Amino acid sequence: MKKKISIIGVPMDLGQRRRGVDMGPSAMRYANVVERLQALGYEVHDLGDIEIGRPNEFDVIDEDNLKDLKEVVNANQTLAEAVSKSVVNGSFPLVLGGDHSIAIGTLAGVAEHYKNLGVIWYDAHGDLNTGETSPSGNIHGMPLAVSLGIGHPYLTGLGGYAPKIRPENVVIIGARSLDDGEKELIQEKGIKVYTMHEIDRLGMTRVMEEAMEYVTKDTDGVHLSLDLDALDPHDAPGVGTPVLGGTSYRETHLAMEMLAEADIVTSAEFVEVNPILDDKNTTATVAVALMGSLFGEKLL
Ligand code: Z70
Ligand code: MN
Ligand code: MN
Ligand code: MN
Repeated sequence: MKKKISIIGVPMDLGQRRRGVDMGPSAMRYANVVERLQALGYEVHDLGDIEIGRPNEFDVIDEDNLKDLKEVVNANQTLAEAVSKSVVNGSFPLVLGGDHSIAIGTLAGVAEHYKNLGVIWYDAHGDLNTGETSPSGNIHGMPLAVSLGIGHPYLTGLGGYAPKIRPENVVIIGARSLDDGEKELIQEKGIKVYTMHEIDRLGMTRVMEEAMEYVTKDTDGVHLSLDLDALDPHDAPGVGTPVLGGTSYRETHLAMEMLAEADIVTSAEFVEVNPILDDKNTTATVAVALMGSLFGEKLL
């Protein structure tokens, strides 16, 4: 039987303040994500986009320093159900964002089916804030904390269970912009982090070898959450929070190729593609090329 992939678009832009990231799924479809994966022999089902409610003027917007909490929770609930259904159907869930707040729903839908899910968080940021520690109130800076069961109960309780994942099964790769509260949480929970310092020192090959061994130890699946801002802004300019000194296009391809070779990833999401801030759809094109490598495209 051919392997199945379910593509789920999430035009979410309420987890941060820069409009345009809601067009990420369209931009990646325009960059031929469906065709690219079909060419690799997969049966690809594009399930369309999750509906995102719009906040109205009567909403209390800054409740507990969680901007647009209600709409983010509702959309993530819908997303979790769609993702869970695709796992049940034997399909690989491939979620296209949208800002990174959607990882809350993706993980709620995936982790239901795994006792011990490993997570690779490929990001310039830790996304380990809570309403208490966040400098911005933007929920896209919180999804990893939420999935660990730390944060507002509307977020952590999504899907009716918490936590979704355990700190010892998580590895962050590419970090170079961490807030004080996030650093404290990393220390407190002993979360494994490969910052840009380790990537430069060890090289991406060794980082990925170690990271893959780490997230497969005692786990029964691995989720890849790839924020395009992990890449250097020269290679992926169309993101809301560009941070200099990121991983290159080449290093990131290598990481995807190593994941494909090890055949360990069971679900994935590609987030924070903002075509409004981009240079001729470069970032969506990069994202789709990375998906090609993740799903087994070879150079020769
Ligand atoms: C900052 C915050 C963030 C992504 C920026 C930034 C978080 N730590 N996440 N871009 N994807 O506001 O919490
Ligand atoms: Mn992120
Ligand atoms: Mn980020
Ligand atoms: Mn483990």
